[in-house]
Formats: sequence, C-alpha cells, structure tokens
Amino acid sequence: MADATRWVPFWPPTSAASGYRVNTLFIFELALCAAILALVFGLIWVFCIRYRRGSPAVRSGAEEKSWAVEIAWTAATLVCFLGLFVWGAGMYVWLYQPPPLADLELYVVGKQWMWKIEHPGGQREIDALHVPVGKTVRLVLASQDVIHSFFIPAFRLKHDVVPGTLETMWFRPTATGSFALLCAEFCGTQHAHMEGQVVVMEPAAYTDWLANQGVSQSLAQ
Ligand SMILES: [Cu+2]
Repeated sequence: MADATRWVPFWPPTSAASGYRVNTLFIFELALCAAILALVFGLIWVFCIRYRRGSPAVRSGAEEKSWAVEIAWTAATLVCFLGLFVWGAGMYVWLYQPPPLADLELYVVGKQWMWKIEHPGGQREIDALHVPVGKTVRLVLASQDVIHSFFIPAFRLKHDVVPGTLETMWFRPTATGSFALLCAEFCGTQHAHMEGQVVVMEPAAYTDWLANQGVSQSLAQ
C-alpha cells in the first residue's frame, strides 16, 4: 500500500507512520464509494436500456416490495460504513493521543506569521523543523497571539494551536527529506506565507546539525 500510491496521478506526497495509515483508510473509503457509485449507475443504465421505448421487455408484472432485499441492502451498506467509522475513529484517537514516551520533545510557538521551534538542547529555528528519521517526536504547541493550525500535509497531521493552551501532537518520520509545514487556520493578512519545511535527517546528521546550531535565549523572549 505504501508504494502503490506512487502510481496514482496527483497523489500528494506521503511520509511518516501517520501518513501511510491515513492513505490506507482514504483508499478504502474511495474504493467503497466508487463501488456503490458503479452499482447505482450500472443499474440505471441496465433499466434505461431494458425498458427503452419500443423494447419487447415485459412490463406487466405486479408491483411488489421485497423486504428481504430492502433489509439486506440497507444493512450491508450500514455495516460497511460503520466499519469505516470505527476504523477512522480508532485512527483519530491513535493520531491525537501522544505516546507517553517520545524519543524527542520539541516546543513549537506559532505567531503572526511564523513557526518558532525550540529543541531540547536550546537550539532554535524559525519556519524549519529538523528531526531525526525513525524516532517518535512529540511536539508541545503554543500560540503567542491568535489561533494557528500546525499542518504537515505529507504526514496527514494537523493540530490547532490556541492561545492560552498547550497542545501536544506527535509523529514518527519514516523517510528522510523535506516536507511542507503550513498554517491551516486563517490568522491574518500574511497567513498564506506562514510556511516552512520539516527536514527529516539521518540521526547522525541530526546530531551534527544540533551541534552546529548556536544556542540563544528561550522562545519566550
Ligand atoms: Cu497562522
């Protein structure tokens, strides 16, 4: 499933454990909806052709209602979509409950119009988030002014950042590379430019990168 989407045109880039799980659910939803669409439109076409004007099809049968068909059809679709609901709800809980033990905890502050990041050793960066691949990263998010939304499309993760509260979220990158980091909540005139990059590095490269960053004052200043 992970690589299958490479062949789908216009499929957005995917990375991280969360990205692939959301892809799988989305593909199943799409396939189920497509199957039902095909069934409904298939029947419309069959009846249109069979009962077209001048066709010899018999039309004299008495009207009758089959409860067996009604109940079977309704129950089958209900069970399918409830299954998707349970699957999606379970995934939502998994995505938004940060694991108690993370390999790395970073602080993120949103302000008009940038993301400011602080690493455990005091290293700071703006509109960039460097993380090691294969590690569980926990973020503690705060806003300095208005509501922002921390959004990494490739990881299929988005979390509102509300002034006066501390939010937590987590992810586990599965491949090195650069991925877009956006703000997904309209937060003022420069909202569209509140963007950066998540840079996923090999752990050794991340350690080197940390060592080469100057340590300055805390984010609150
Ligand atoms: Cu914003």
